[in-house]
Amino acid sequence: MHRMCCSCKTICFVIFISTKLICVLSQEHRVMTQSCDGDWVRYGDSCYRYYTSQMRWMDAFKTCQSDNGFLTDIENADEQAFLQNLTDGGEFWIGASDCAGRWLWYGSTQPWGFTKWDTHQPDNFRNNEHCGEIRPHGMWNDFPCSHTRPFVCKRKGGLCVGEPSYFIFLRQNMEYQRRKMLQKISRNADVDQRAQALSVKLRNARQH
Ligand SMILES: [Ca+2]
Repeated sequence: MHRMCCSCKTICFVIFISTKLICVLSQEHRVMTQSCDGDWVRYGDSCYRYYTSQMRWMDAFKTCQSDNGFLTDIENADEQAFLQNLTDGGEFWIGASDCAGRWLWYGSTQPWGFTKWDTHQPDNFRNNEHCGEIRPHGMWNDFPCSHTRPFVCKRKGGLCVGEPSYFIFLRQNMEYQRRKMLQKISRNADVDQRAQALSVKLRNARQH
């Protein structure tokens, strides 16, 4: 697969490695989100930090993690409007990425739901667009992960990457992988059956 999706394992590995650290910090994290001090801005029960420095998607992802947050998800149109205001209508990375065409919020417990894809997006142009960005006019686009963009990190009050909803996400992901594997096995079994049937026909043909 493309470079980003090959990086899916890397992303999952990074998420797993950081899970314990984030959970350990979660209690402090919750206290911090109550005030959203420093460069963080409150919206609802979450805090957001807009990084104007341009980074590749994965570097932005890691930067948010090192700041006890995650590359922002977007739960609804109101949050999207808040983020567009926070970024002055500019373009920026969000925490959306896909693996084999399945879009997820990486590093977040938020289920994939609200979307605002631009017309004809995501198009996976040249099979190399697997990271989500917000375009200047506020619509979503899949874009090469190796490009650089500003980005927004989010700290979600009262949630932690190690909490039950996170494991629901992991279980769903494992179930998706299991189904794919079963489909592959089923396809291989079908090929084997057809090969055996062909062998029988050939054998019978030779005998006649
Ligand atoms: Ca695109």
